[in-house]
Amino acid sequence: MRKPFVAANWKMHKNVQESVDFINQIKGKLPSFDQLEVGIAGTTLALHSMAVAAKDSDVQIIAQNAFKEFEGAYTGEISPKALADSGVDYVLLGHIERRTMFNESNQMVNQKVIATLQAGMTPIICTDETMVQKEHGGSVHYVFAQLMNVLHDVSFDQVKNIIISYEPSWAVGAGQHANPILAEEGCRQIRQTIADSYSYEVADKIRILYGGSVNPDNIEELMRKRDIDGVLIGRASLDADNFLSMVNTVN
Ligand code: 3PY
Repeated sequence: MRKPFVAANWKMHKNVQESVDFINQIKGKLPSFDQLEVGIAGTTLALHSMAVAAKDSDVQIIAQNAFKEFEGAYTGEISPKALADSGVDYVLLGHIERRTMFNESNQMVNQKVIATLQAGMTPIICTDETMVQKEHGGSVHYVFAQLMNVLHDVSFDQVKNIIISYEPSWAVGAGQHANPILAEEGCRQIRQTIADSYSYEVADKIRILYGGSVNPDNIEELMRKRDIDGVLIGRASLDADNFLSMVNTVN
């Protein structure tokens, strides 16, 4: 059985105090960690304080980015080692907003994946596709190529624990979610790709999330799908009560 994972992607929202207040508000009210994992991707400056606030709870702390090197002359970059030292558990990599706004290529994402693993954290790797690719039947090839590039040099043992999030670009930040059938199809395709390139055993273990305008109205139906093991929630995760009610829907 794959443990469901519900993650919030706050993007560039909330200051340090607001982030800590949110953790304090939710931490005593979550289902047991044996049943469900909950993670919050806050802004970089807030991560350490969030980790301190989450210490006596099972809330997982997620960074939204990390660089490919641990240290050096890289002005403005975020060291994966420093993130791990700050109490970060997971790192979100390859989100469509980083690919389109900051020109992150598959190769860059792959280097970040390797560095994140070396620092002892778990990558949550986002994969995307456009509606044009889907409509023209090119998505199988596209998803396959993207995944294989970002997973280059990631071993069998490492890949089992990685999380993949399917985030079709037409649904991210658009307030318009992919319908659950398309979301399931994308996640199934990713699982098949993992089976073909690693093994069926690995594909059966790996958790695949769906992300793209998840909200209280669609979460239940999405989570009923066989290949969707969890969700990455954007805007709808900013309010603690809203977030808690979505977590409880999954549970
Ligand atoms: C969104 O839902 O907008 C997301 O970007 C989830 O990662």
